[in-house]
Amino acid sequence: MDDDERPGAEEVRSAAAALLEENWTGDHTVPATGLYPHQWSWDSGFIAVGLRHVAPERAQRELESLMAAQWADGRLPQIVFDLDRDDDYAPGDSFWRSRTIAGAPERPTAGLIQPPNHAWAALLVHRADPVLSRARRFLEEAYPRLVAWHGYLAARRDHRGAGLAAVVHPWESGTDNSPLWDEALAAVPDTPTWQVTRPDLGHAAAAERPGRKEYARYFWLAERYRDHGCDDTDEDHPFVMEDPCFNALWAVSELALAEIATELGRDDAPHRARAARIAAALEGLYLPELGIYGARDVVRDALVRKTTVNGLVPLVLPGLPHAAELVDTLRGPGFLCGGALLVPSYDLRAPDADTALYWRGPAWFNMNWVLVAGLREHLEGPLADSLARQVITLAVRHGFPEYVDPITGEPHGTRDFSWTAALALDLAM
Ligand code: 9YW
Repeated sequence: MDDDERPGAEEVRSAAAALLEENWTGDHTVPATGLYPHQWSWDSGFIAVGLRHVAPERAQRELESLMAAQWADGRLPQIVFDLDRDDDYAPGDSFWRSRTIAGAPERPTAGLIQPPNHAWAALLVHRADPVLSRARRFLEEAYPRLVAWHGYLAARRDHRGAGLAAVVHPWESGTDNSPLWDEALAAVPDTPTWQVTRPDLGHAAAAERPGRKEYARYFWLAERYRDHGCDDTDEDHPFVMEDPCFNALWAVSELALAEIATELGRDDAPHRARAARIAAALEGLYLPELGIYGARDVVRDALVRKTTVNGLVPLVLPGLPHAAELVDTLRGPGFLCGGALLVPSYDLRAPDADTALYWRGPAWFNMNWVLVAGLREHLEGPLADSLARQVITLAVRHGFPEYVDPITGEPHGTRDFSWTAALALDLAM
């Protein structure tokens, strides 16, 4: 790509800041108007990372509003519903009825969770403006909530007792229809009681979204979790998966919590110890023959041997034993050397890869941002920089799309997507 096609830092900053302003509701940022009209958990983490450069107080409030919806057991919910919005999102508040569940917050939320990138985001947000952060007691207020959040993962989601947190629904991974979940999901009934509606198809093309059967299974699983009071005691829950992306983000966030503890004059040792335990347990997901981390199906006690972007995310961990192999895989024929501009969500050589279909091939900006951080952690500066430039260029050129074809850069999904703008902005600063 020619240098003069590349947007300058000021262009990125003003376009991204304008979009984030537009998607700001007064206490949080929606991922995208239309398709995603509420507050999503890990979106808020990524959005805060970008917002800190242009509106540090709003970045703090982004995380504070999510933490205000924390459950008594410590969970941060996947979605905080905004009932004032003209909303056609499903499943919404009428499905979850969270206020009828003991321990749920005042604000209506989903019962599920999403990947824990929040402590990492909180640390970055603090560092962007430590004076403001201290004046607002941002870390003092956030720290106990983040400790409780990670405590929930350790106490309620470590189904094998091995040190990793499990997701009990594909939505919890943030990578809804990743091929990692195919086999486990195929065993889930597609007969929910709730009538499955697909308002998402009014906002994005059906060929770029999960299918009808997948949605029926998503609803069935969500219904089962809800009907067990979202209390994580259902021993026969049919979908229990250890995701390398979710757990790597947990470990990085635990390290960030250690830094936050130090900043507050508290003991950082428990956080470092937990991060080390998660990192050690992650090694049980490593697939040497593929040079990538897989997922564990806890119900079937089996490793899922598929090469997806989730399995590259452990690169963010300092001292990762298989960092060199992960970098080779990322540079190799399944990912960048398949001719990709950005790292795709799924190995491009897989017979069922589809470069337009959501988490089954397209490149996502959040994953590429995380991999830029991972490459920098492992001193792969030139590759990190070229990936960062592509993130910025494709994000701005196409009006901040949700995801893109990794080979052609063609935009897919919705546009004006908040984390695309926030993370491009972060990389441009
Ligand atoms: C859904 C909001 C969310 C993201 C997820 C992404 C998608 C669909 O959109 O989820 O209906 O929740 O897969 O990662 O947080 O942007």
